[in-house]
Amino acid sequence: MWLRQAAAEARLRHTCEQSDRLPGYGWLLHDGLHFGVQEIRDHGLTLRTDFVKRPGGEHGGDWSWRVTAWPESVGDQTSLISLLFYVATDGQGTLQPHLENTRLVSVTGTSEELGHFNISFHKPTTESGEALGYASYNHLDAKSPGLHRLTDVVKSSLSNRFVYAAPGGPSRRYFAVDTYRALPGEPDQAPQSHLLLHQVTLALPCRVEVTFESGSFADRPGSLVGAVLSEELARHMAAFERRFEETFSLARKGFSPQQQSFAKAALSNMLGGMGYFHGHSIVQSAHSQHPLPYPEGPLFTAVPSRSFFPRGFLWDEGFHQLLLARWDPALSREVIAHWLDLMNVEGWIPREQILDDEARAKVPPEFILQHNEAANPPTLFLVLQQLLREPGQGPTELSYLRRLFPRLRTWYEWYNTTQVGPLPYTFRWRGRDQDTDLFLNPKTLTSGLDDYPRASHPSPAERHLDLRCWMALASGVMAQLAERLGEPAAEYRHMQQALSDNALLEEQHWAKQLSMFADYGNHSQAVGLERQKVAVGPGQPHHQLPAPHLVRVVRKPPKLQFVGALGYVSLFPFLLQLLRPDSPRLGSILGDMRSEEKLWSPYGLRSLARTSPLYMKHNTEHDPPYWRGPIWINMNYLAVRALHHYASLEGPYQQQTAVLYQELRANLIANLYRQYVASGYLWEQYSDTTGQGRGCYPFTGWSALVVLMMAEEY
Ligand code: 6A9
Repeated sequence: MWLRQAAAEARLRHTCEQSDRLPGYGWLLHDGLHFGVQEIRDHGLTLRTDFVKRPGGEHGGDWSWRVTAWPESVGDQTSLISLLFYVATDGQGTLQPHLENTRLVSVTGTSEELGHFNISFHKPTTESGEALGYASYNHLDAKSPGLHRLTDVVKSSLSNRFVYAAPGGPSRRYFAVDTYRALPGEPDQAPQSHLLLHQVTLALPCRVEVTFESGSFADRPGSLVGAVLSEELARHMAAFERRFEETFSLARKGFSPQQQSFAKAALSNMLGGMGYFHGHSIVQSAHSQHPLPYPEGPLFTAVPSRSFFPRGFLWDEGFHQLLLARWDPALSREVIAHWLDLMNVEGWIPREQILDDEARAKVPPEFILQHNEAANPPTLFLVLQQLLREPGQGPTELSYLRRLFPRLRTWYEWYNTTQVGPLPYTFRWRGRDQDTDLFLNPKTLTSGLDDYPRASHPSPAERHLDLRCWMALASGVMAQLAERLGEPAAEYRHMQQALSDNALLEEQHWAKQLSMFADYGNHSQAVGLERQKVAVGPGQPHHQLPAPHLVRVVRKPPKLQFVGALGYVSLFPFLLQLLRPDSPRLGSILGDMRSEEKLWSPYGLRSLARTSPLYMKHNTEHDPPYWRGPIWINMNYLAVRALHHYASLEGPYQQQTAVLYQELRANLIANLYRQYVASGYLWEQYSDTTGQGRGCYPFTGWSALVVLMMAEEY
């Protein structure tokens, strides 16, 4: 945590919060294993945090952190900052503080995972490592109901009765941790966490180092501090630079050093945002009346956004691993295995993983329940497809796939039974919103495309094009895997062939009138939101009436038909490369993509065509458009990848796809880079009219796929 000692009130910074409105923060370099370099630009100062890990002993070895802080303007001698370093237990383990006067010098302790350890808070220095003249020290020894309340515990024990008096300088009051007061409101909850906190208050610029030394690390060559730490860090940074260029070739492709740094930051943020979570989801099953806790378990996963969605999401993860598997295939294999281990006996994996109190603290209550009929696109098959393509598949990879196979079979079966459509070889997302009066178009959260327009009246007659295409992909990968492992493959092969049969695909999903691939269902185009008129009863005072709200009106009754909503869903047979290269449908898709009235923007492909009736329409008064126009990078990555694929195949559209490939790729890279420079962040989506970042930030989940576009890795 840190605290600028400037304002009359204490503004404590701790976890990533969008509401802090920092000008920029994120990992500039991070290799996922040994080291990381992070820059945090706050108002008035910049912090750089470096860490290095050193393996050794039985418990993962040592690590050191270094925090360097500078004032925003050079020569600002008056800036005071507090850095607060803490150690906290999480349900088990013990901690002992070691004090020198008011200074917490070190903490020794033990926990199940870490064994014995020693954490030292070293004396602050200047940026270049020379001893610093003056600093003030405070410490806190406290209890917390759990890790999710640590910020509150610290905030509630701050007081500004302390005085900072550097020799020769003015005396100044400052905020520091004082006496611990138990948090109000949770009296009967036994504290889960013992918290020890070291606060150092000092003038900028400055540097502080912290070392963690593992008790079972016997033959450590010397502590990882000062010059030794600098040297190790430099060594890891050089190795990162080499490996990055070997993997992505961005210098060779002519990207500027600034563009390369942008790509390194994108990859590093995905790696640095990875988390190890442990706990249970809360699940509503169709077979029980009440929500039930899901079995407890771990999840090692990348997250879409550290500030806003710091937890695992099933279909996001497939996209994350497309990037990470290029950097470190072993890491990806571990992540995929964790996800598949979250499967229940039915073969279902919860879509959003909210595993413990810390995760739950970030989620509004209505989103916490997971429903066991809810699917999410099986994008892990995209990664498996890629891992299978990697050269050098040795015995380790094979035995891994062998262990994975039974789970994959069960997972596949779950989709292939619970999400089937009304006709053979069609599919339907279950769990759409049911209330047809409330929403302009009932959402389909399970598809991942949330408010993308579907049939206006959800019904069992629906067939969803995107899910069908995902199943074609899954069937193909299952067939390939089964063949590789000598398992029965015929059924998967058969499914793959049926689902990628272009004639059958057209029969079930080509909307002749609309000239596009589409969903089919009970649908009316003539819907709108209108303000409901409130009848005033006799004697009823006006101010007691409920505010009039928007309801849906259906001006023409729905009927079974194709759904006119040109956008990402219509592109799926192309995105997942099911179309034959000589299919005339490929020609119309390319035309729709390149049309500026429809999907093309200078910043990437918009999610819904400008000509589509629900383009940029609110779903309710308070629910703005999400997948109804803005540009999303995961889908654009699939589009660039598909263009690259078709450009490599002989056929009537080879030339056209090659040109589009260059244009779309260039547009996306240019805009993401421009927005990063302008705003300091990667974003959840991008505006199709200005290119500006939209939604939450930093979002270094699938938006980081820009690295693969730069590298032309598909
Ligand atoms: C809301 C609000 C602090 C929505 O990236 C994760 C998912 C995607 O899988 C999905 O395709 N996002 C996309 O349409 C974010 C979903 C967040 C839901 C929870 C809680 C938190 O406020």
